[in-house]
Amino acid sequence: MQSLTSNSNVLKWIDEVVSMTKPANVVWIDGSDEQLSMLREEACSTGELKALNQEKYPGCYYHRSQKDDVARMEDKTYICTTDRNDAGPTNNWKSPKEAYELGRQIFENAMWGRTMYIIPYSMGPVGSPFSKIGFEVTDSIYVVLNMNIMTRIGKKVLDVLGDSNDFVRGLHGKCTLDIDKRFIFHFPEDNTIWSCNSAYGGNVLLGKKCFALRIASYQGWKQGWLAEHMLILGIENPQGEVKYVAAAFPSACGKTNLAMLIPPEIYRKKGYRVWTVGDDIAWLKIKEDGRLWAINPEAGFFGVAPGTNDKSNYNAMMSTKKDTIFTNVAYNLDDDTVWWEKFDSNPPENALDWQGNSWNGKTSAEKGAHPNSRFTAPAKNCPCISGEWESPEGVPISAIIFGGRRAKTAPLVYQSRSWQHGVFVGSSLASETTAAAAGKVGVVRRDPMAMLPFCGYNMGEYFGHWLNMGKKAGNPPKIFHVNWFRTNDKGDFLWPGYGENFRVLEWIIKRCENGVGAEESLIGFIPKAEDINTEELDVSEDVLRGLLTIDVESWLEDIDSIGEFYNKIGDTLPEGLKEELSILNQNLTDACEGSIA
Ligand code: OXD
Ligand code: MN
Repeated sequence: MQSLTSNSNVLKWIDEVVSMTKPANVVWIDGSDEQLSMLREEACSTGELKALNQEKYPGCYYHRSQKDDVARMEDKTYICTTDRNDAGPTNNWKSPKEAYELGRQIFENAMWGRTMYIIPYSMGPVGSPFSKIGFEVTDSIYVVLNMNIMTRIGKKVLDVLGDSNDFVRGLHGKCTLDIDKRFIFHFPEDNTIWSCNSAYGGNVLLGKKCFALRIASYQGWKQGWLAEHMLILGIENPQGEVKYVAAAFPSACGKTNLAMLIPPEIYRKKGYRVWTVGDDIAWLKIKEDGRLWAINPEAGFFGVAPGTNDKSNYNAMMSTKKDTIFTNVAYNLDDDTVWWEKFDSNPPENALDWQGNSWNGKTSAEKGAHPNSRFTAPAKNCPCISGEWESPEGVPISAIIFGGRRAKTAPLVYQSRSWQHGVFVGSSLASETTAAAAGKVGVVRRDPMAMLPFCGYNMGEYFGHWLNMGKKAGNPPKIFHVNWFRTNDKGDFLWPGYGENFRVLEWIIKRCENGVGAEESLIGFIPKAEDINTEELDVSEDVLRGLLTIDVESWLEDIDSIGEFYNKIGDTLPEGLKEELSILNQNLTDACEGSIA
């Protein structure tokens, strides 16, 4: 097929990939509706996709992946830099030479008899000064159709690229889906990604975690900006002013729910609104005004289906009602619709589970949907999508919020004392997995800035880069930490979460506007209980005070675990963070000895 560009850098690279993988056909994805419709038809004819009930789910399709290919595989994910130290102690590393050699063996003739699709895509609005261009070469129609939802694809991207050599070269091949030969190699020095033997979204939609986080974080380090695992949302007050926040949470902390939160009724009546800009990734740059401005580089949501319902996330549910691809959920044979755990209280009786086995949701002990089953939905479907979500200029960020799942340690919310202290808070971010036995405190996994699996370079350098960004920006956002998951001794959650989290966002925005005081505590600024609005909320003042207390014992334990993590980072750990750890240690020890009230 005729190539869609005369860019010699692109053509040379495509030639190399074609002669290595030897596809039967090569198709350039122009992004037109005609071409995409033909691909959907073809995928349905081969069984790769199944069309859902087009009255109930117009434009929606169903897909199932291989049983052992249902999640991102961190142990198969490598950062391939010439110097091992550039990948750092928290990433798997291979030398570029070794990874390319191994990759070449796997990719040699891997597309024999298959069609190769070349997808030009833009991360970020096409032509925005924030945006970056990539190509994904793949032998999967599923990938093409998902990339069409998650990114902006086609001819318009090539027009912006022109003759430039500034693009990310992504190669994906299903190969034989052999788990032992499954690799996701990132070559940040060459702007290159190779992913083989998987067909699961997180490993193969190369624009998302691979480019927009791993490669982009490396680019941001070299070029002076940040690529972060953060949602972006706007909070509109009754006067119509909107303030934006960016927030990072490790998985299973309700990030998509927070991004699409519906404020409690008392706030809605007064005219407060929340607008979603993005639910997973933010690219942040310093502008002339000294502030950090952010875009969401994606165009869709690749959300976890189980647990999503009209109550937990009405806006996400609405986003999936058209033009969506569902992967590894249950299939209702009665009306060709989808179902997953907690979708509603009426599971289908005549269904197929995520592996295609006949499944009765009323009687089966097995799950219908895989716990990591997904919807790929266009962001523009979201009822609360921000009017600014595609603004080429981005949105100004007033606050950065870090959050984790902590049963005891972190209070409901606190504010860092300074940018440096905020970077410390982000660097020591952690979340607890739920322990098998009820009531037991979970296992703590340190997940700095929620970037542990996504930082494309040395974590110590990454912390240093964060510190520098604060110094360079004259007016950086204020940094906060939240914890919606504090429990009492019986293990019950103390805070209702979901839409009620808006009350905490309100305090955060007021702090950014110097509109409310706070108490300086051992760990940072804590709200006075009376400053968290509990109007029409079933949380007593005692419980609220409890949510804001600092449990010195568990903080001291946390200090040890932060220390261990910092030791693992080694020489590249910035002095500023060592200093913050020792201030915290001192504050807590003094408190223990009774010298601080
Ligand atoms: C995701 C993740 O899929 O963080 O967004 O794993
Ligand atoms: Mn994510």
